[in-house]
Amino acid sequence: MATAEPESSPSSSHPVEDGSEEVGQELVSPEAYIKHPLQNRWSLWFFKNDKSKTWQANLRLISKFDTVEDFWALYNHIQLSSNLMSGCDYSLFKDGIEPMWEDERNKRGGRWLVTLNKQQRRLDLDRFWLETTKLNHIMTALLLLSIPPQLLCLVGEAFDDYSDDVCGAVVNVRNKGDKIAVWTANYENREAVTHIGRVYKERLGLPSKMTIGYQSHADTATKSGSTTKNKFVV
Ligand code: MGP
Repeated sequence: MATAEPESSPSSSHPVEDGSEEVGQELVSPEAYIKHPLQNRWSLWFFKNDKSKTWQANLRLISKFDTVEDFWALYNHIQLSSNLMSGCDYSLFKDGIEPMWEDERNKRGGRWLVTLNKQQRRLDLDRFWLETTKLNHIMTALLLLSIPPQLLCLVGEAFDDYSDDVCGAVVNVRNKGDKIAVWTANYENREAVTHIGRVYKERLGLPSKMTIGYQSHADTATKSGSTTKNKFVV
């Protein structure tokens, strides 16, 4: 597990029975310096549209993290989506899954797609993207902070038993309208897909009369027109 340096040097502190460190008269709980682990390691990717290169060559890995603290450090270091040039993407995927249809863990899957209108870049884009990325891991980790350590492993990620089906999330910054999507592993896992869709829609605070659709990557990759048919809608 990654740790940050405790504030005092080891020579001036002595472990006490409950795992705290005694510093002079003060007790420093491990909570003060141990970073809060996530259930998965995540990779953040950036896509910049350079037409002289292939789609895959335009994709760059920025960084990986597996603690709440490192997520925020990275989040605070990078540009907000709304400041990116049109044609750029961020993708946040579980470590080991490349953010493309071809990856073994994506190829039978699909995405819950939220399409935004032009005004929503100013109003909603950054908030929705933060909410989307937090959903996968951070939200629960933050909740965990107020829960006694012995209960930590009982609490799942935001999508409960279906978190394993989540592969990652993508934001596409486009002049025609930005898009945010959560990618899942298998469009045939109806229960997982619909559960994730319902939780996602609720977390974004979308009105119930507004629907979002789920499309398989196979359909998206072979579409001929501008839209892909929905396999599910919530
Ligand atoms: P896009 O970037 O997902 O959406 O796909 P955009 O730019 O809004 O375009 P639209 O077609 O949805 O209106 C743009 C193009 O990038 C696709 O047509 C593919 O050529 C390529 N592309 C996108 N993705 C996600 C992949 C992928 O996973 N693998 C490969 N090989 N190409 C992809």
